[in-house]
Amino acid sequence: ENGINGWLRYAPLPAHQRPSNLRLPGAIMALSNNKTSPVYTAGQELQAGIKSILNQTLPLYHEPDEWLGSTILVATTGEFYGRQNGDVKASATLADDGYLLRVRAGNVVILGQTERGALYGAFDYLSRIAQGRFSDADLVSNPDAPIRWVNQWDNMDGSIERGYAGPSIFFSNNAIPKNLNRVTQYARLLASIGINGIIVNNVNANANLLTDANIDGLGRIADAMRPYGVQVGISLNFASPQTLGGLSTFDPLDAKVISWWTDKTKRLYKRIPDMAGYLVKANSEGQPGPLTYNRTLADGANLFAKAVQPHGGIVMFRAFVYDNHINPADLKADRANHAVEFFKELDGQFMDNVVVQIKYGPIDFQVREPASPLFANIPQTNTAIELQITQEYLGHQDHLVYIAPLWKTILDFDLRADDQPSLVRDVIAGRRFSNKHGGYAGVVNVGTNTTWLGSHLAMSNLYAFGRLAWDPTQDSQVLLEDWTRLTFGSDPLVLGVITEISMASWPAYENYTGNLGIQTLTDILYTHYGPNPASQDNNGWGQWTRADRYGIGMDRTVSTGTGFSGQYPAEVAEKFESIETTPDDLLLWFHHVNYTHILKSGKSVIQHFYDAHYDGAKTAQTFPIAWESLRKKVDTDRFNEVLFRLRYQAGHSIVWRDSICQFYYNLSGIPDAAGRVGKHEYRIEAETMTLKNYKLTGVNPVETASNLT
Ligand code: BDP
Repeated sequence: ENGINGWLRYAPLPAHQRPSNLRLPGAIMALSNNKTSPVYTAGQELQAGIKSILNQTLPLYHEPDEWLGSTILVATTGEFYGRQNGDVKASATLADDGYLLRVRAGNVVILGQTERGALYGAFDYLSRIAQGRFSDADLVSNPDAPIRWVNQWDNMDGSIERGYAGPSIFFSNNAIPKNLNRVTQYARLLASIGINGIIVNNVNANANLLTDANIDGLGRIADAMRPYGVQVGISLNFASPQTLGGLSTFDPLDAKVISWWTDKTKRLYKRIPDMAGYLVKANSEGQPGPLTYNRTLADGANLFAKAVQPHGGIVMFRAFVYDNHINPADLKADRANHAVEFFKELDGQFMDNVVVQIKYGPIDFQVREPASPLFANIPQTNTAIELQITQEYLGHQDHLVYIAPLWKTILDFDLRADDQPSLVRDVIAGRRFSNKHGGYAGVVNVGTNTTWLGSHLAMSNLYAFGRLAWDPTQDSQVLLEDWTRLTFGSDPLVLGVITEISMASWPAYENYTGNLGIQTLTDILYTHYGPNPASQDNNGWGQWTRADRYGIGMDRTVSTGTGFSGQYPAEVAEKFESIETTPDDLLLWFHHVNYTHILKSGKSVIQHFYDAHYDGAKTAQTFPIAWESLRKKVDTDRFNEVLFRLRYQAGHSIVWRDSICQFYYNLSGIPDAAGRVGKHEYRIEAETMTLKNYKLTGVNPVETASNLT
């Protein structure tokens, strides 16, 4: 059990979970002879899955007259109605990629509106069997949004930006490797949760990806993923016509530049006719973009949109555009304002096949943020939400953090545009403002590690991302339990422990890293790992806390602050404008208050800080203990690997607790009412240990050092 099959292990089902009268159909009928078709793949997946779960080998056929008995039939609606006279109707209600699943005494029908829809239905059926759910079913399942993509931040040298699971499966030594088995395995995992597209290279893109040899390599990646219905796209570097093409300019309105991109796009589509499209990070964090030539971001996006349009491609254009050189002394400066400032006035100027890809919050994947107001500010533009599965600010997979509950706070948030219900999930699905495209992009960053993400438990995040992109109304705990049963089996104790620690993990992490909306108080300049509250302020990046001797928090109000709260539609703006109506968990995001300010809970801000950090670390101590109770219930390899990480997290949460508490105690001079801060409970300091040949060294930040010196 090294994790390579993720939740698709198809472990043999224990006898007590099999109904005694279980009757399977006599054969599998997958109506496609084309080996690259997801329908064909579905047949193979069903055959292998049933063999592995139930130890029964069903013959697999592709032509109806090859078998006349009962079947598990999998097909597109087109093939099915063209060749059969079955009694299955209702397919009129199927949307693109949707499927119909009918399980009735010994006969199973799986129909997809598209080929990959049929594969999704097959995975749904297998997931039921793997979880011991054999009851009859008659359902139609449609995806909530058409764009359900993942992004990989893989570099061509094989490294991965913000990846914590080893080198890339897509690139090595500035080329695409010959062996792409892992790419196919990844496509299989992605298809099983309804993901239909992937961007394979870093948003900080390398123009060399567009050489002829690499275009062919990308073609091989697409070939490896096509049987699973996962379409491949790439990130572009805006300056490529100059840096790779040798032109004197990369001005998006220059005729030579336009024809350079048109030609490259044609070459790509010649090799990959079903290419998903492009992802573009422009004029952000040093990346080139149209602003260099005084062109708008819409000019930049439309340059690519025109190039891919004849081929049916999509351009995902990132809204992560901000000035990273703002002046920390300027109390009106606010990075959170930038996306709306750049994009609002461009609403209506983007072509139909452009989707603006918006990070869930206005800053950057923090442990808690309000929903980005941009979702409410560009009603005539397709939008997608960008979520992060790789735990950049959430403990790099060394900490267990089940993120789905965080994502739900954003997806379910009602922006009240024009005083009407305007849930973020309805905006990105295109429902709220009647947009055609839109949906979800998840930054995953799997690597060559057999666990994919570097940690077995972190895979619940990838699973939940796909399932939420399909249906965001699903409950995070229900998704977690499905994942657990598939990954670790249905033993009630195993299910109970994994559910308990995972559901407790985001609140705990928020408590010991950064609460009340102050963001993750991590090192901000480099690693984004470990406590370093001092690094947050006094730099141009703008993830500021504004902490001083007396108070803390960014004043983002319209009346006295940066004006950010005014970017929301009126009802929401009004709520965040006032301290009274801002929820405690976002207080310091929107307001600067004294440490002695009394929260709705009745505690002062500083006492809440102390208590929360102690509570969070205390919760993390329970994780390895709870996991220990599974010693005989989980295979040794995975048991040990998870235990190692949970113990590390328990220790690191104490480092977090003490560093943050000490830092704010030093700053405010206000003691902890419970008398804990400074005592370093449960810590074993280096000074009390014996070690030969060590030398003293300074530690930065000082709060993380032993005895804090
Ligand atoms: C930040 C990451 C950086 C990414 C950037 C982005 O630290 O590595 O390049 O976001 O999303 O969170 O473009």
